[in-house]
Amino acid sequence: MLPTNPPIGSTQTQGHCVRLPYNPHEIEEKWRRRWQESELDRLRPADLSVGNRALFYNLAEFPYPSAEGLHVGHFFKYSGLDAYGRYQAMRGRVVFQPMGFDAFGIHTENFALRTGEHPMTLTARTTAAFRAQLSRCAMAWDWSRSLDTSDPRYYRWTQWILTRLFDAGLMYQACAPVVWCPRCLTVLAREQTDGDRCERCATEVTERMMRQWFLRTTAYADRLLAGLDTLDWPDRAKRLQRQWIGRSEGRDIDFGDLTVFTTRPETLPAVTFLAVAPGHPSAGGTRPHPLSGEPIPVFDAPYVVESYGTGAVMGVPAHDERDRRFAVERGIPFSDAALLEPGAADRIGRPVVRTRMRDWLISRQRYWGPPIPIVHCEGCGPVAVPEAALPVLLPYVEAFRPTGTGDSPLAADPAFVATRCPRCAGPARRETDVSDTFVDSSWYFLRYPSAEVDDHPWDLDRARQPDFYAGGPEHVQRHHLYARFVTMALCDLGLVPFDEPFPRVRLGGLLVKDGAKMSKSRGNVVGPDAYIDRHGADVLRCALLFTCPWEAGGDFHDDTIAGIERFFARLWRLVVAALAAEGEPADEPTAEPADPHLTSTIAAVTDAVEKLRFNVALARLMEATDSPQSVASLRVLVLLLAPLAPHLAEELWGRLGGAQSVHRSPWPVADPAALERAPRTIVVQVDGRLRHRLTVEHDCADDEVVRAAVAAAGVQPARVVHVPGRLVNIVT
Ligand code: ANZ
Ligand code: ZN
Repeated sequence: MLPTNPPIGSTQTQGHCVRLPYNPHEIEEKWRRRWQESELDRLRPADLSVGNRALFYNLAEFPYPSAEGLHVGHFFKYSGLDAYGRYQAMRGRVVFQPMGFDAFGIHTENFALRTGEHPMTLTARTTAAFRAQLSRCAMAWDWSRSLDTSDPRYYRWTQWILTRLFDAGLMYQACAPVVWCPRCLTVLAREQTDGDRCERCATEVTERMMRQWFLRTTAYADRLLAGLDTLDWPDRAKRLQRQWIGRSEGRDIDFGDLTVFTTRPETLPAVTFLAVAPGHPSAGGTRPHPLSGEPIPVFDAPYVVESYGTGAVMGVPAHDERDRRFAVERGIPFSDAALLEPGAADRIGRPVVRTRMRDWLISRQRYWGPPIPIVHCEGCGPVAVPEAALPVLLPYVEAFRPTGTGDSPLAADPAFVATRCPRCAGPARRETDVSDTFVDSSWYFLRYPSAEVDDHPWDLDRARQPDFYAGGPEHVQRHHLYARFVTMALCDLGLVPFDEPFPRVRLGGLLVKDGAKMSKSRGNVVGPDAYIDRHGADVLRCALLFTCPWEAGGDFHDDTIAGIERFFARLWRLVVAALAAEGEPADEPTAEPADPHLTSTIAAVTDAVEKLRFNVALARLMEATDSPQSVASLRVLVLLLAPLAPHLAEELWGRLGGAQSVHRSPWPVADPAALERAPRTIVVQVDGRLRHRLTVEHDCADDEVVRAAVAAAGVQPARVVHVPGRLVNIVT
């Protein structure tokens, strides 16, 4: 579901960069082959059992393979996830890190429409290209449990979930005004519009009445809100979902037989009109005011939303901006009546809670999606396709373009449409709409651990929540919300043992290139291949991670590449020099060094990786390679580097005497006693502004620290504030 763009067709240089004293391609190919042969990242069925407490399910949002390939923005997000997973593996967890393809849906279909290629052949080609790219990226994907949402073995179960929701009354058909894109020739969910424009093609949308399928998300609104409190999510993600659900406490007030919903009952004395949605039968009449008994005119107003609240509003032009504008336009008087006191206002009408969220419109009159598994029978009405008859296969239809009639292209295939009723065996007609792509991605996390199981959607013994879910802010409102709804519904049906899909979410920041957002129109979309061809995957990965804190995002410049290469070259030379001085390590050295500098590096890198600040981790490792190191120290540094530069670390680890893969070696632990003795970094401020950083020994006396700070700042102090171990502020 990450949008994709084709990489630039750049000059591909095969040779490696002169800044490195080794050939990164040789090393990377060698280790990639060995890891594959030893099935390092492949889990056995027993590993995946919910009983395995060591399992760490490390999940990344899967991509839409809609275009020609990945760009470095994907690479940045996945690198952070992979580094975190590799770190967990070294902490003793059994890491399950699958990757797949969100291949069904409007993204792939629109790409197919642009290029004229049929989505079936297009998808086969783009997923293969994506997979090849993802495989070069030095990530620990378990490809043995991949999935593709457009594969019948997958969408069979997407359809099965819909039949379960239908049988439970959570899926229904209704005639509803729907948002229609005249360019994409399809209905859009409100979430697929940007103001009054289609999110995909920016065409102004129109409205149309159509029979549509909905999922009853509003039935779960309160739980979707309450559940947020239990989740370890970034605040901004929770805020986005709360806004989307839009809970509002107010009161219903009767004006005769017309009820309005208001969040400001105290403004009741100043009401001068009532407003209803266009087409409402009450428009044109009057209703007497509940306090004064005065007749109040009823207007229809475009700003009243039919499906929100009661679909009727009390107009208070003196206190509400929209009401004011409408009143001015229609010549309706204002009232300056005094507002009600809180006590009096509390006795008006009935307290109610409304939510802005609507039911989820899942019908798409398009081709590239799973056919909605319903059969329409004249006698029985809509009937769910029974499990044994699933999947309802998407037929190969040559004319896959949207028809513009409001019917899906499947409606033009009589062999598909004509069927028998599963209940009475009478003649019946298949539903021809396909379901929204967000249905596909609402449950994929359940499928990965059971990807090879064919006779049920997931093995209950393997149904588990991801321990970590790395996503993008663009998916919080829709994908995350829909996955939460579906999981809650499945939980209520007894099909999964938990009701939240993603207890722990972190959102990767946006990577921009040379100060500009990467976009096709700017022509600055950068693919990873040219970089990998030239510098190797480890260099690109570390350069991206060094650019910015992973959650914040930042601006990627090519100079970062050179900085990383200098660091790798220095480390390589330190290893060569240490081995020459001390000789090859005879067997695996075990001594945990008590060197206080090294200890503080371990503590700092561990803390940085835990907080996904891979840039800080790299900076600390760079500092630690500023001076010559012993073999024992280098072994520790290489372990700390392993999640960030997996191939290089594996190579150096082997040379330093490591017997098993560095990725299955224990993460170094900072010895607390040595940490006590570690040197401190003191921040020196002048009048509150950062001027220097000083490194002082742990037992350096307070007056010595102050003296050193004043000397470093070179100013005449009026007063000095000293926070021992942390900061000296010199006030001038
Ligand atoms: C009188 C009033 C006076 C209002 C005032 C606001 C300010 P939220 O918070 O989003 O729930 N409203 C109610 N139903 C509506 C509908 N179907 N379409 C458009 N507007 C609607 O907003 C609640 C407020 O939005 C309600 O409170 C109502 O206007 C309006 F100084 O009532 B109020
Ligand atoms: Zn029937």
